[in-house]
Order: sequence, then C-alpha cells, then structure tokens
Amino acid sequence: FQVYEQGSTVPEKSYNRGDWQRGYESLEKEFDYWIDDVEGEIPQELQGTLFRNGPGLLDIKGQRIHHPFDGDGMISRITFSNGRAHFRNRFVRTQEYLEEQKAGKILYRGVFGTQKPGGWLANALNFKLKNIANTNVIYWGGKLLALWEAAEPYRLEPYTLETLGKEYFNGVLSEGEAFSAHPRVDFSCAQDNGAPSLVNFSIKPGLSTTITIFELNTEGKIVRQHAHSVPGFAFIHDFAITPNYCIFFQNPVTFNPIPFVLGMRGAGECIKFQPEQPTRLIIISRNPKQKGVKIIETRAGFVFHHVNAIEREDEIVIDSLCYESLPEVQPESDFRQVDFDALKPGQLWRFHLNLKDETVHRELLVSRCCEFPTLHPQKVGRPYRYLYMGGAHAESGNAPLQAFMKVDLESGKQQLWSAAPHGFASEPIFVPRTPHIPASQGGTKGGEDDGWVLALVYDSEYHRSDVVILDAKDFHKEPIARLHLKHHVPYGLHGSFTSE
Ligand code: 3ON
Ligand code: FE
Repeated sequence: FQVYEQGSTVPEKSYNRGDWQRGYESLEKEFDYWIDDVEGEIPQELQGTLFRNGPGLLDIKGQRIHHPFDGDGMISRITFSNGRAHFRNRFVRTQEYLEEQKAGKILYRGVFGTQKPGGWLANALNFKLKNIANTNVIYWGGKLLALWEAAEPYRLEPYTLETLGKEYFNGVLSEGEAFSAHPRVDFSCAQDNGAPSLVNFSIKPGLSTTITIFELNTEGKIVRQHAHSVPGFAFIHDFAITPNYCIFFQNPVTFNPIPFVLGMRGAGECIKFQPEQPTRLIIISRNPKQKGVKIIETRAGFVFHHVNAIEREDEIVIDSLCYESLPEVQPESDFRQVDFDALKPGQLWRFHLNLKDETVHRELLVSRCCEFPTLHPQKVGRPYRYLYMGGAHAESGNAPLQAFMKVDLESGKQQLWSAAPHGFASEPIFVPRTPHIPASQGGTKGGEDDGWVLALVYDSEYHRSDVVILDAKDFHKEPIARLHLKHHVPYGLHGSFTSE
C-alpha cells in the first residue's frame, strides 16, 4: 500500500503497480506436477480439464517484446480428477518460437509493436508476422486447438500439450488463413437437429472487409461456411451468436499502413479510433442460404468482448463490454508503466437492436471496470440470468482486474470476490455441476448458477499463481479451494473447460 498523510484526500489504491508488473514476468520453464499445496478442498464432482492460453514470454532472452498481445502462446492445463489436480504447461512450438529460441533474439515483428532489433530499417517492408497462437485454447471434435485471430490454429496433443502442427480442417482453411480466437458453441443447433455446433469466423480486412462464418459439427468437421463483404476496414476480435444470427461490432477505426510498411510501427499500432464515426452493428444469418448482411449504426465506442446475445421478438439483445475509445498502443511506451488512472474502464452495456426499425438503444448494466465475461455454456445465444467476469476492486475508476463479479441480470444484484491487495485476476470460467443435460430434457438442473467458477489469480506476495475455485452460487463465501502453483503464470487471455 502507498502511504498518504493523514487527512489526505487521495484514496488508497487497492494495488501496488510494482506488484501488478511482476505478473508480466516471463515463465520460461515448463512444468508437470500434481498440485499438493491446496487450501480448502477440491470438489470430488469437479472432473475435467481447464485449459488456459496467454503470453508465456514477455521477452526473448532478455529482449523485451513491446506488448503482451505479442507474447508467445503458452498453454496451461489443470486437470481435476477425484479431488486432486494436476498442472502442466507447454509453449506452442510454432516455427517462429523455435527459431527465436534457437537464435536467442527477436526475429519477427509482432502485430502490437514488437520490432526486430536494428531500428526501422531492419523492419521496413517486412510483412511476415509471427503466428503466436496465444489467445485462446479449445477442445473440439477431439482436437485441442490454440487460437490466434490473424492466422490458422495450432493443434496440440491434449494430454502432453505437444505441438502437432497447424490445423486446416481437411483443407478447408488455406495457408495463413485466419480463424478467430473467439468461437462460440451453440449447445443445441437447429440446423443440426439439436446437436452442438461450434460457430467461428475469420476477418480479412482491407478497403472492404470479408467476414467468413464457419460452423463445425461435433466431429470437428466444417459443415457450413459462408463469406460476406462489408464496407470499410474492420478490426473485430469477438462476436456473439443467437440460434439464427451472428452479430459483429465494427468499431469506428481507420488503418493507416504507412508506419507499418516503413518499419516504424506494428500493424496494430496503425489503427486509429474515430470518435466522430458511428459503430456499425453487423447482423449475418447463420443459414448459408440467407444472403446479405444487415447493418445498423449507433454511437461510437470500442468493444473487444461480448457476453451473450438473445433473440426477443423484433429485437436482438446483446450484452458487451464497451470502452469509450480504443486503448491505443503507443509506440514509444512501456506497457508496464501504464497509467491506469489515465484510461477509461471497460463497462458492461446492453444494446437493444431493433431489427424492424433498425434502431439501437443502449443501457449501462455495470459501471465498475470489468473484462473477460463468461456464462453457463448452455445459455450461449439464449435467455440467461447470470454472467461472471473479472472486475476491479474499486467500484469506480480504471484499475487492473483484482476481483471476480457475478451479475444477476434478473434482479440487477451483483456479487464480488476480491483478491486485493496482492492478488490479480484473469478470465473466469463457469463449470456447471451437472453438464450435458440436453435442452429438451430441461437444460440446466439445479439452477443456472449451480457450479463453480474457476480462474487463475496471480498472487504477487508469493510471486505465484493460484487456481481459485469459487462457488458460483455465492461469491461472498470464501473460495471452496485455492490451489497454490509452484510458480506464477503470466497474465493470460482466454481458455475453456472440458469434462471429456
Ligand atoms: O490490419 C489488421 C489489424 C490487426 C489489428 C491486421 C491484423 C488482422 C493482423 C490485425 C491483428 C489483430 C490481432 C492479432 C489481434 C490480437 C488480439 C489479442 C491477442 C488480444 C486481445 C485482447 C483484448 C483484451 C480486451 C484484453 C484485455 C486484457 C486485460 C484486461 C488483462 O490485463
Ligand atoms: Fe478476447
């Protein structure tokens, strides 16, 4: 804690920036062990594997990368079995990772400003980006896939996490083709007679942008694929689905490639937010026979992540985490020195898209700084009551995530469990107690919040990470268990749980 003189009006912060920074140290080592330092008890009924992805390296042998989104993907896997838990982590052995580790230096430019040593001359006209496979990891159709939105997935062996190679889904993807890091699973897809379908997309930006939708059956085969063109450049990280639609937010940005071409900035640093321009909401049918897209304009804002969307009479309702503007990456800055107070927080908004009148109405649901939303897997695209996400410790202002929030959308009640002052939060994952009850048989048994919320928490006091298991029914209770790892896991991005 910082010390302020008595009577000072400066509020005490819930965190110390030095503590937060250490969560961004590289983890070079790969581990494989049973977790035996456990507070509380791991529920016997909790069976399955939590996979996490995120940047494992924030430097290449001491040469710092410019932004965490440029860090090499490292998969962590925590397997729960009969009240015990096993940890393993492995880097995705992309060709570029192997080359750079061998050379002991940065050989590739990153999208978010990492440059090869040697100044702009060494980087100019160098368009070969590194597929770092660092954003998400899913288990689908018997395959474990590490995802990064600007290129094809990497397939891994689910148990050993050994890298098996790039995945093209039987030649459906071409070399270097994008496959986003934010697939959504429709638990009961009407087009597939109620079987689950994994829906994903790819973005090919340009003067106009091509959005391709992919749907994969439970065997992991792409069974539907359709491409659509929308006017203008688009940077789209996530989307939402309903039983009939895919919904995208085309945030108001422009792309000026010149500094990228000249080797002065990363491609992601050439994106500029345009507050005077509207956000375009793009609605595309999931039925490939239905051509054309619907575009509705609304006030500006920047959205990375959506929580969920539902169809309601003439409306699509979509809950999203919205920033006032794009938090732009600055070329000459060190992300570790970020001034949290100078940035605007992401907040949870509900957008009502009226498809008849083509109007949008928005309401603020949660004003606390929040990110990384999740919900019950069977509620994706359907009316839902609860969502979970990371949140700041303090109710107002912008700050690192130190807490987990549960929001009851029916009552408007919110619950918070905070790991402040030493703990720092990441994406929570909701795991239902009784999975795989078909929607036709009543869907969720025991209530939508009957289950656990799992997340990694970085504990700066011991420079290690904990796997925290919260009772989803009550965040005000102490965690059911806290599993202390032997090391830290750098702040990650996304992951998933599989009970298979
Ligand atoms: O011209 C295009 C521009 C562009 C930005 C070309 C492009 C397709 C190569 C491209 C690439 C985009 C990529 C690779 C985006 C990757 C994003 C990423 C790895 C992560 C995004 C994370 C978002 C959020 C909101 C994270 C929040 C984190 C915290 C609150 C935790 O500390
Ligand atoms: Fe994301």
